Amino acid sequence: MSEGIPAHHRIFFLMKKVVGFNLLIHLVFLVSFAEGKPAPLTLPAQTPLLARHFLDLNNVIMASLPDGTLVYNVFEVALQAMEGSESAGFRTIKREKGLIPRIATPQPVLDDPYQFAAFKWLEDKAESIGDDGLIWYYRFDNVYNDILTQAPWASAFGQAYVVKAFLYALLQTGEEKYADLATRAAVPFFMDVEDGGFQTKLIDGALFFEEIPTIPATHILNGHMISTITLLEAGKQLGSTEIYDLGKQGVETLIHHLAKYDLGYWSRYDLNPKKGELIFRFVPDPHLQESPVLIDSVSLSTVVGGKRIDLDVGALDDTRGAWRISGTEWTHIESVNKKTVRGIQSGPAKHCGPIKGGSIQNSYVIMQLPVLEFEALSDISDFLFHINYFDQSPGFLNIEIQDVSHGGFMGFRTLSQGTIYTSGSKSWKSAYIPVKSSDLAWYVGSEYQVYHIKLLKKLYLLTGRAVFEHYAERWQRYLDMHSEVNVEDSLSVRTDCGESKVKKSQIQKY
Ligand SMILES: [Ca+2]
Repeated sequence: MSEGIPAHHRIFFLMKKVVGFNLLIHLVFLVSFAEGKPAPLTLPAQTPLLARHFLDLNNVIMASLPDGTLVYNVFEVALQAMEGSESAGFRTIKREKGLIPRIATPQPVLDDPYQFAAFKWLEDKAESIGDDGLIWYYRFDNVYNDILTQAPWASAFGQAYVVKAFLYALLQTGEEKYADLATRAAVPFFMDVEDGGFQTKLIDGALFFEEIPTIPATHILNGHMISTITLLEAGKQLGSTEIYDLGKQGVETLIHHLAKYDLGYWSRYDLNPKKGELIFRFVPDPHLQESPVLIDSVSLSTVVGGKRIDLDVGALDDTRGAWRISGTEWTHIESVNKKTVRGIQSGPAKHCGPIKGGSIQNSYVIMQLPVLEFEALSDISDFLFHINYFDQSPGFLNIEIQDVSHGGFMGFRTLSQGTIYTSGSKSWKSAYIPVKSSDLAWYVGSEYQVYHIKLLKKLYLLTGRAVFEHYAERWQRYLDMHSEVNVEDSLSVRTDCGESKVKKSQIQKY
């Protein structure tokens, strides 16, 4: 059951702050305006994947936080309920002397006493919600990307596995009690996030099940898919048209919105955009002897509303602050027509492969969004990247952005409409390049690409809808084409660089 589920779910995935019944999303940026430009946005420490597990005195699995605190992960307890001592987290438990408590289980309803212990925990820890509903809370703070959730919080993802556990127990024992528990555990899927449940609406009113029930919701794809699958299965097994129909609504949402999660080379995790430390890269035609352009300034602006971030290239502070240039291929500051400018050298002409801590072409522009908060994440307008430059010699310049499928400097993608052709007219020009919200997606590891495909295949089996098979095949192709090797190697155009000279892993995490 746990096979194929990305490891990060073992410990975190949902952020929600409960203040009375108000939910608050927290963007935990540390912004300082001390020196004109603010300091770069910094992310809070992420709640890490924790490999160490322990058993409590009742034989229920616990995970260790970085400070050593032991916590329950609802998802992992549900896995234990279904798989007993065979569950993945369980196998990592260090079976030191004294750590394994006495097993004293009164008449287990399921064969494995570890399963019984997990079911008992699920029954004991269930809390009431809504009309006869039940919900399971995570009781530790969690950070994921730029969002902090304070305990207690609950998750459509974790709770889907609780429903699955009760369906499993019903199948094994035939006890009516488990049908009742599964039905009640499905209740929060009918409730809005505002009311403590899991539902939000996309811009067209489509219903979404939130792994992270924040406002604005982040719309995590895998959480919605596993919820949809579980509701379809529960509806069938429990004979509940109501629950099955809710699953069908989840299916319709996917059919209409899966395209939002397709980046053309990888899938997207959620709809929350990266807001700061956006790494663009300016890549000149590698065959040119001199820079085709001299850059005076760049800016990132909203299409409407007139909000913008301006970076004066050639200013004395152009390498510092939240928006800045970086990298060894920028030339020194020059003055042209009283404007301060810098050119860009070709990296492949200088290096045979990626330089340590960078790539083969190190001419980066690091920017921040001109707005940091959004009312709805499912409908973020494009931004415009505006480049003022002196057209120095004929050629081209590609404007790239860091991709989401590689860490660090390992991969960049040219922005749509991101090529500037130069003629050598020796005149000042401007280029406007759209930056879409999909360009701003966060890093997604291949384990999630694999998990997305697995869930799509399951949805195809359950519904027979061809769109799921189509996306499963498409995303499998992305996975097949993906390489963990630095995708920059192919940029080298030097014939004197033998293949063996290209070092493939001189990469550090940015
Ligand atoms: Ca300038």
